[in-house]
Amino acid sequence: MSDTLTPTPEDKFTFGLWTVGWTARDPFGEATRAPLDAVEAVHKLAGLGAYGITFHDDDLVPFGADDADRDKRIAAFKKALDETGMVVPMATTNLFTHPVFKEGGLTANDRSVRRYAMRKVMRNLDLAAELGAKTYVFWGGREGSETEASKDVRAALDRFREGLDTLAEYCIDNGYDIRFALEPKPNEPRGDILLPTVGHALAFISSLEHSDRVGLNPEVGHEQMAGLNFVHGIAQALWHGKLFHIDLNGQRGIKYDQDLVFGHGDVLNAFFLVDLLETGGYDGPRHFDYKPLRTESYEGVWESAAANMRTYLLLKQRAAAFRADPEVQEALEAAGVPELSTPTLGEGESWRELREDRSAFEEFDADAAGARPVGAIRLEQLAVEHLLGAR
Ligand SMILES: [Mn+2]
Repeated sequence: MSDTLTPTPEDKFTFGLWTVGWTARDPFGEATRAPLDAVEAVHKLAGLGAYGITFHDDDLVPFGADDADRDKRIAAFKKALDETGMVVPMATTNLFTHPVFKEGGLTANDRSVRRYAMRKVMRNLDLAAELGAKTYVFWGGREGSETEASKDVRAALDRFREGLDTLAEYCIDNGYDIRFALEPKPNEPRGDILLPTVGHALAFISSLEHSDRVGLNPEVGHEQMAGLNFVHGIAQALWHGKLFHIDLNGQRGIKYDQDLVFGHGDVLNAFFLVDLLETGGYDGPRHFDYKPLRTESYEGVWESAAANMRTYLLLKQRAAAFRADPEVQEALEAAGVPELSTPTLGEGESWRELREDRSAFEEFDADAAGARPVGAIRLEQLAVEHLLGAR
């Protein structure tokens, strides 16, 4: 039992360098922790059983560092990866911290800022490819506005599309085996961010020239900030073949982006999320994008990193027990859940046969069907009992 709760690289747990490395500066207070060296982060996470590490360009090399300093830091990082066997499955660009991006990156009104942003992405794509990353995330934190008049949203979407099409071409022309993953978020830091939810992003992707190379990196808290059901969003992303990557964390309702430890928010939704990821055909990294609480010292930081992985494994264990429980299977059957996989029309049937089928309408007892028991509460309680270890 305890074996299955010890993380190993096979579990594909990955962490952003900016997560354990967050020094806990917030809008109201200074940092409460000293900066963390990337090399130490790699070694510590490897020691905890993680599979890999991810980064924004500026997490690894401070903005504006000269080439010599950049080379030195990258070399040290690569050495740490070699020593630990840790991999870099994903990388991303910081297009939000420096004041130059205050009004946007790829969608800034200022054309020179957009050109600068694209060059910044290209430079880090080279490094991502060199490190073997297969996914490149775009979180457009500054792509948005606080006011309606200051941003032509349709023009901004044109520029967003132009940027992504051009950068996809950059990957294709350089032979980079990298797919893009857009990360929706409704707000924060901008008052309103473009592509605010999974659904908005899916619709946008379908308009891209290289849409086959572009998918999603949904984050638990970001969808929950919009009041949405994350499991439903992930199910639809999977259904479209667009779940390229995922950011796991915790959020407690519609408020600021909390980035809590995975499971430390809506734990029942997290239970069903793990159930879906483990059975729904997702085989990518289980990536944690969270912030260790500002109250914690580094002891707490490493405890929180371990907590993310342990919680995932606990939920995986509980979800498997839920699925294997004969009473659950019987309750699923009683609730008609498997029946939804049966097509509504019969084999070879069209609307013509359906229109002639008197049992479907004229003779159908709608009142009796309206009175049928569903048993959704019994089913959900069984899930809760498994989650709480009562079964
Ligand atoms: Mn977040």
